[in-house]
Amino acid sequence: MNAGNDPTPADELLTGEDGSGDPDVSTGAKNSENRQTESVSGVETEGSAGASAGEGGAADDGGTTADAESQPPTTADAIGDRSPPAPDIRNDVTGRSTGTGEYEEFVGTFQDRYERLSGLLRRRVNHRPAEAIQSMPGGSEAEMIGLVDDIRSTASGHWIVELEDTTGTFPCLIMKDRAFAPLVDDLLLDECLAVQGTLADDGGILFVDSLHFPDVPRTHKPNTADRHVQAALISDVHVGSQEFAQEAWDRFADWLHTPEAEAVEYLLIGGDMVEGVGVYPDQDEELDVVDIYEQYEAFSEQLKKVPGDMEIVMIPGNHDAVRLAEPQPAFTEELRDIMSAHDARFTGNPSTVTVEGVSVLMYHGVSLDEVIAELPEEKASYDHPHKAMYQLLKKRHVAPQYGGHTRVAPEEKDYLVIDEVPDVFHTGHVHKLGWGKYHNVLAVNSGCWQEQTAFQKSVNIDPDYGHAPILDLDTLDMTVRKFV
Ligand code: D5M
Ligand code: FE
Ligand code: ZN
Repeated sequence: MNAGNDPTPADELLTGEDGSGDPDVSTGAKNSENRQTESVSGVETEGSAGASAGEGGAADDGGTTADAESQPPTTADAIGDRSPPAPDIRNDVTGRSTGTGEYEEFVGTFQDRYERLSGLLRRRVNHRPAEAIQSMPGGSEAEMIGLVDDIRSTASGHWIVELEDTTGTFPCLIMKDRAFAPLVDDLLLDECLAVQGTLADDGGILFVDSLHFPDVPRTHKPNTADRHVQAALISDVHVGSQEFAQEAWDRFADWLHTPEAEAVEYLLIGGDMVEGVGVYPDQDEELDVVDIYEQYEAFSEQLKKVPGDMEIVMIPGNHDAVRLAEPQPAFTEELRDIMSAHDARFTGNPSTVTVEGVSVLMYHGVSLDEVIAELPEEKASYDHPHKAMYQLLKKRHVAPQYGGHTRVAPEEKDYLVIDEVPDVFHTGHVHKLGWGKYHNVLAVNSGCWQEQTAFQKSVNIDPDYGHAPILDLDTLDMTVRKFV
């Protein structure tokens, strides 16, 4: 686990009332020879490896045409001459990091988070600042938008959710018998919410009548490519680990050279290219390659097995040799040089990458551990990692909770806010395969290329390794190929 502690109280972050916080990033409180095509269900169903597909996702429509950002298709019939158009990249912190780790900067990050997430809620409620609500007479109707600052239960089992905006905080009471009361279980500290309700007679608390999340509109119409073209969505290669699944990787790379994989023009890699060093205690006992640069060289050798004309996009993960705190900038020049084989594109974690008109939000996924730990099993679990992703989409933030396991760096802009609704949300990190649709957004957690480690064995994590989710960019249908 991560060492160190800093739960700088988020309650002071937004208003910047107290400079006593820790001036740094937040840290942890914290088989066969044959390939098979796994069940693949179109996007209407959800799936996870080992589990039956089809829990009835929320999908309803097909796509619309590719948007204006899509570039003209290239003719790429012959294998070995795919030359797809270069992806467009947005919301990348690389080269734009303003953070020096000062406490005041966290205030800026939170203010930016509040500004942008409250912007998504402003059309739904006619909110008043906390300061104004504090002086409203008892019995008034009031609406507020704030970041969740505290969640506590009362002696009689009701909930008090303290919301904070840039002017102050205000307590909101959610009665346990309200239909929306179970939503309290889904709340994470520091996420943005809107409430509507009535002030108590003494004006000191707001009795909540409705609760709103920034969320993804149900009307979201995903973009699709205007030709038949596919992308392989993978992550967590972990080269350098003794458990790196070499045979599965080789089968995957070989398959990419076959006519069957002809349309797979893109390879999106969601972080953890290498096993890294010193990421977890006792990790060195399971290293195959101990030098971090040699690990990237070994990774580069693996990447060279992939057809040279594929367009590759990579973001870093928590095992990679870049700043651990999110948003993580892309790989440094030195590492890019080592991984230069395919003229890959390197971008930060998170980033939005548009391929053939389809926007893909790529995020490594460290916050998923936290979402899974905090939320009820049916809302988020290792066996259904895509459901944890739904929660992030609903909260419109890839790592809502500050001061926990996920390290966050202060930046003037909160790059972790999900500003634009993506067509596809791609994460990794938890080493479990799962996919499904949330309000028409395809969420894919892509498994890994590392067999079970000693740690994973000790905590009963059974990784889904050697699977490659293949996404049809023209239909957003998914096929999972197994190489184990
Ligand atoms: O982590 C892969 C998954 O396993 C992710 O859910 C975290 C968890 N994991 C792996 N090793 C550890 C240790 N040593 N402590 C806590 N959690 C762990 P990844 O970081 O992508 O390899
Ligand atoms: Fe990983
Ligand atoms: Zn990871």
